[in-house]
Amino acid sequence: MESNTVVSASPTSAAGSSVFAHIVQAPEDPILGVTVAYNKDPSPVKLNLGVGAYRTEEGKPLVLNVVRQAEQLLVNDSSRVKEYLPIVGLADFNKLSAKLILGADSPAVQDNRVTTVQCLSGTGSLRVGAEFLARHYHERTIYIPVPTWGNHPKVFTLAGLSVKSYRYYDPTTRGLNFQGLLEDLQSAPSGAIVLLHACAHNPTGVDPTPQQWEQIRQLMRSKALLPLFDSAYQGFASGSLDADAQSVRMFVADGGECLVAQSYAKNMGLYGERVGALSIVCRAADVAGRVESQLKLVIRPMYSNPPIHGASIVATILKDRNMFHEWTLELKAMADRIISMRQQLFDALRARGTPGDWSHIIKQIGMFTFTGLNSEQVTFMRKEYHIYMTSDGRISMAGLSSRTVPHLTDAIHAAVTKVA
Ligand code: PLA
Repeated sequence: MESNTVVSASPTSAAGSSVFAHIVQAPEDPILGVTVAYNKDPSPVKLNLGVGAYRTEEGKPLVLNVVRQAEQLLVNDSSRVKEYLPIVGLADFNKLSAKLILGADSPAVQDNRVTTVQCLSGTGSLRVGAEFLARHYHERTIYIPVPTWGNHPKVFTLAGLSVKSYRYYDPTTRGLNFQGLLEDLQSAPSGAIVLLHACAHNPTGVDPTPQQWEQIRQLMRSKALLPLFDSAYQGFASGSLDADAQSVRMFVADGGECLVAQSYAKNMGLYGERVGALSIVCRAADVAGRVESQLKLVIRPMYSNPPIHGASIVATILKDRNMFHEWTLELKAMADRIISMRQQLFDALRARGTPGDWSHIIKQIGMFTFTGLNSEQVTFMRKEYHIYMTSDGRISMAGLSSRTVPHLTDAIHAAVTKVA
């Protein structure tokens, strides 16, 4: 090229207009965007009941004592280095995570029929599991409950699965639409994947009873439907790690196969550390070994290998008897505080004479109350009372305290009496 050639401004040079000029502004996330709006509000009485993040009675985020202890041990151990973990993550963490959800004496674990890979919290575990299924499983349709956590359909669609739904919640009874659920699973194609919330269904707080779980299990096994459990709240629903794992263990006890995505965000308060695990329970050890080899091919080009710190905290706690015990106590205290918030809010609405039957507040389970408030009422409460929640009327009970119950009660009372 001659030196005096005139070069016209190319689109990526400083002179051209942006190659991204056509990009439109995307909406905020329906859940995490609530926090963005809350942060912008200067009101001193503002209250964030959007994202499911535990707060103390003082309204502060909580780092568990046992987590601080574990971190101290890790920091003081000068033999620890920052090398890459293997693609599948920390071996101890994986083994202990499988035992935590499946039970210490689980035959599936003892027979080495379970492959567990450390992933980026619950979301990452779901994504890796879904990508694996899209590549290697014969039926690419996944059935998800209506409603469900808003990120589920996006995670599964982007992983390459085709998303269909099954009936779950009945707004008229504010309970489970068990008949609808059974009918929809009955008419699903044989082999389809079914997403099940292991406990504390988000956003409804409505779980099947053990008898209903058993019927779901029988139906799913008879139709060869493949269970994918999302376990984001083990120990948070009832305060007991074992009770909250019953649904999963029921499906593993029959010898059949399933997938489980675990998160330590809520039950160990490790939100931002992004610690979770995907377990695939297989029929036989040799199958599990081959499945694991393929999971590595899913993970390596996605993020190569997972971070070391959070998984080391979890492994330290799970393998030490005393620390494990202390964790169960702290976990129970969090679950109990949430349960007591349910009672306090219910009592306050009753005392206030707020129209409506609010008994669902104390019947629902887990972090959230699905209030039944509509999106206009939610908008009203945000504008007039600076109370932030998702537009479907879900409130995070963990964000509430004895101090803020009266303010929320006033807001709900005004919303149901003034906004149709
Ligand atoms: N599955 C369910 C059912 C969840 O509710 C959440 C988190 C996750 C998975 C993912 O959590 P993790 O990746 O952090 O482990 N749901 C929250 C937060 C608490 C969120 O939306 O990201 C919620 O407010 O619904």
